[in-house]
Amino acid sequence: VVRPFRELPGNWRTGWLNLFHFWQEGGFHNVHNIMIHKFQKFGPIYREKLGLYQSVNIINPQDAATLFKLEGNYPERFMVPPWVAYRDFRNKPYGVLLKKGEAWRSDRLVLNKEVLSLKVIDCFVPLLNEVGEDFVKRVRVQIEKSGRGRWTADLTNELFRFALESVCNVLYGARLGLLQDFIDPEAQKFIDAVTMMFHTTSPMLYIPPSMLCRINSKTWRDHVQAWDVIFRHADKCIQNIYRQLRLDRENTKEYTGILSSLLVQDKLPIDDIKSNVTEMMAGGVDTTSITLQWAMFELARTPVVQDQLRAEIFAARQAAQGDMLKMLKAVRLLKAAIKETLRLHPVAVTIQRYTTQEIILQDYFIPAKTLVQVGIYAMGRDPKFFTKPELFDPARWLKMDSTYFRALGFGFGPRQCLGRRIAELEMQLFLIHMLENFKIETKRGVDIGTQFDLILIPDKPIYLTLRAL
Ligand code: HEM
Ligand code: 2DC
Repeated sequence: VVRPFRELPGNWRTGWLNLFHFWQEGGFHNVHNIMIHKFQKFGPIYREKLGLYQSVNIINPQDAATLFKLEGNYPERFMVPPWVAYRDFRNKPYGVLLKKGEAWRSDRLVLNKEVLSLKVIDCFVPLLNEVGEDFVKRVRVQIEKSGRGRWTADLTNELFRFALESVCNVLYGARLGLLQDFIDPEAQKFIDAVTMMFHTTSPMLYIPPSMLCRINSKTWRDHVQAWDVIFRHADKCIQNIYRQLRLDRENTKEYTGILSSLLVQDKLPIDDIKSNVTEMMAGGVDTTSITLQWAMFELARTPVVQDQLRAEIFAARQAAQGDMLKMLKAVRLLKAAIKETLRLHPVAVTIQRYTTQEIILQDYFIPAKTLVQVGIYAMGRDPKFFTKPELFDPARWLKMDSTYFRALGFGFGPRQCLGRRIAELEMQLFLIHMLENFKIETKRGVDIGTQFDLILIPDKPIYLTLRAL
């Protein structure tokens, strides 16, 4: 029998009171743990209301499958209100991140060809590879300086620079020089602005866009300032390439990056190209860098796995004879290690969709236009879906009898992460070079928790030791 919507478990009847309790409990840095707690309390489905926003939350891969199979051709996720509010406030165009319907789909189809398709991702490999090699050189210099054959540091900012250098090399086909000693202060300001933008989003997550500009709180002002820096700096980078492209008319055959492909093709209006390239530039900093930091942390804590990966990489290097594309096809365990990192440390606490039609989840009737969230952080740590979830065991992805709707770190379907292929290649190449050159270690017994800052991040600095092999 199908049970009605109003019988769904959860404290969804008291929206503003919930939001108040949420604030009191320091909720906005703890969304992920609150969700785990609610799944324990209410079971695999619960309904919730925060402020004006209602949602249904699910954890079971089967239910995720039901949701995604009916998402249709124009899937919509939760629109982060402060991000919408900023663009409306400053009159900036939306990119795919915030577009809907046909406007989203037509942009997205053009972008998929230049950012996600098999045809084009091979062109990214040399561009991302050289940045990975330069990171290794930089670590070597630091080890040299220490005089002890090793370097211990909180790598957060180094990895932010690595990540920005990487996306910019594929977007613009140009190096920014962020892995050298003297760093363009504008680029550092951009990096800090992205972190600030995420940080100031979470306290405003459940306040409707129209209210935000009116209250003019400190958080809102900081948020606007952060986006201003992001848009201004991205615009500068884009203008540079635009000018160059008009100067040297003789078009070489060589690949010169996503932006010039989009400009030459002329399938999107310049304003849409700009807004999408800005989103990719901002979306490419904290996401991959923090995932890499977690990956190195987990590998430092599980040296057995680290050695297995290194062995796989050495063998792949031998067999490929310097052909990077070939080498990337021979590192299955490494790819599994990235999935495993995102299982325990996803960037996004949930993947959400608005239902396009009535659906049934856990025997409950869910009406159309309901926001349904798949709690991927909670799913990744639940023994019902992953045996011994606390273990960092990349091999589980190769031997599990079912990985069905369990690898959702980049989302799913036509609305999945646009930067997915860039992020995967960037992380694979980084880890290949790091493991070929260094042993990664960390102090034993240091527990690092997770904090919700819109994206999930470590709750304290992670100190890693890199030792020359
Ligand atoms: C969307 C995760 C890196 C740009 C998303 C979504 C997730 C995600 C979960 C939502 C997908 C959905 O709703 O199904 C990640 C992770 C990353 C990463 C885990 C790295 C470890 C990047 C990078 C870029 C990027 C490097 C830029 C090149 C975007 C954009 C969207 C998006 C533009 C919105 C796409 C749309 O709405 O059509 N990402 N991301 N991401 N990501 Fe990423
Ligand atoms: C945050 O309840 C929690 O990839 C909310 O690169 C639901 C929600 C909606 C959209 C998610 C967001 C969460 C986390 C950050 C994500 C975002 C979609 C894209 C974005 C996952 C889970 C991110 C980080 C993009 C950001 C691009 C931006 C800087 C231009």
